[in-house]
Amino acid sequence: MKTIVAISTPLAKSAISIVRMSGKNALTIAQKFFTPLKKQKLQPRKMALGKFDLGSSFEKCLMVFFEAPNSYTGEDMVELHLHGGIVLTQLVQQKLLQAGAQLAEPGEFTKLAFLNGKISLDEAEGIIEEINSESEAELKAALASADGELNQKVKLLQHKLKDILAEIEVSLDYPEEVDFEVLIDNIIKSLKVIKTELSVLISNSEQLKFVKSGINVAIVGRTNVGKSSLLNALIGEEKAIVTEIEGTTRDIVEAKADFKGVRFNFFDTAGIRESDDLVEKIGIEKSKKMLKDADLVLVVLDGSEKLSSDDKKIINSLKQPHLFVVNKSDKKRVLEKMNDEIEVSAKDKKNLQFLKESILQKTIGEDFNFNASVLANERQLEILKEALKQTKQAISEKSESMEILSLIIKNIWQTLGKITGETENEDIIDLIFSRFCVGK
Ligand SMILES: Nc1nc2c(ncn2[C@@H]2O[C@H](COP(=O)(O)OP(=O)(O)OP(=O)(O)O)[C@@H](O)[C@H]2O)c(=O)[nH]1
Ligand SMILES: [Mg+2]
Repeated sequence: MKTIVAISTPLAKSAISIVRMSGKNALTIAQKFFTPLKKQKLQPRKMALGKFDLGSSFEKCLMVFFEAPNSYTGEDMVELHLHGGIVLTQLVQQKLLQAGAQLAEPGEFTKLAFLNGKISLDEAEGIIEEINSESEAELKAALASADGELNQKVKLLQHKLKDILAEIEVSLDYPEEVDFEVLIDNIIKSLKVIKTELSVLISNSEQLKFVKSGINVAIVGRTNVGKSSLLNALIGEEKAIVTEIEGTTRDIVEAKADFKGVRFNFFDTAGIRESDDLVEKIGIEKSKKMLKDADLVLVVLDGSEKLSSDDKKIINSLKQPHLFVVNKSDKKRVLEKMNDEIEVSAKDKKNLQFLKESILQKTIGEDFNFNASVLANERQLEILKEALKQTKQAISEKSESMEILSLIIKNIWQTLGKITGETENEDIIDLIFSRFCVGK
């Protein structure tokens, strides 16, 4: 069994930095260099002040020893708390490597924790997300996962599947005592419950996509309706140029804003109209592309004017979820009433809060609660979808043969095991842990 070592804090100028080791020889290796200042015996989980022998000099530092199995990885572990400093930290690591430790791979500490039964696969993934998370909502989702909530729910589904499999098993052993029609009916009923639960998990988790990458909101409309003014008002900054000249914006102007912990990526676009100007034409093509690609389109209309033919063309080409933003509410309303409209004034900054709420509702949904939701990452989401597909197949096939039904159900169980780790194979585990940084 090898002993691994890594620098676990960012390699930068900092007050302290931590080098840690995990493995059978962690303590032996550390003690080749570290001697406590007081001649006391090193006690597990107690910090000891001492000096680390660097060869030409000594470095004062703190050391903690965690005795297996009471450590993060479940193995013997040692942490050295050093004065921060890139050179010093690297030097200490170098010494430990020379004494027989091996450089840890990204995520290897957490992988060991998983392999030694300290955490579930789901919790491990939560820890990765936690390290990599940027916005508040994303962090909350990661924390929920680190608690193993998804794991619990999926395990429960796996247990239900196991129960069904057991029932089938019994029926095959004692066929004369079983009414197969009734049994199949019951199995299908149970599968339908599982199908619903999977669907809920999936729809919850799809919201994570937004949480992670932010919601892409395109601000689209004909020229001069106030798109750029709206962008500036939404982000509270004069980012895009505003003039009364039609065709002011020619390229896409991107700006980010956080609202209720969710990140919005706003894209202000060139006003859509017939144009002979080469540059403007390219800009308009980009606007049309945004119409198709955005998570949500804000169709900006000028409330003080009638619907023009350009407006109508844009409205007719809408495919993505959208909201009509009727701008210039500070002026007299001339525009007819639109479905799903929100009246704002970019100039007076009126009703913008409500607009942001509406964007949130239209994309993430009103029932979304970061504190209550159990969220899966992309990989887990794919697995849940696969399991849902298999479950639907099992229900629709209404297989006459118990053996085939049992096979399909076993498959669903296997699929879900890729989340809980109950049927894991090496590949998946390696894939997951490779996403960590070294030292975690
Ligand atoms: N009264 C009033 N004027 C506004 C409002 N919003 C924008 N304007 C004016 O409308 C004109 C056009 O504003 P922009 O924000 O440049 O419009 P745009 O849609 O980005 O225009 P293009 O980039 O040319 O497509 C400017 O003179 C703004 O001052 C508003 O809420 N009320
Ligand atoms: Mg503009």
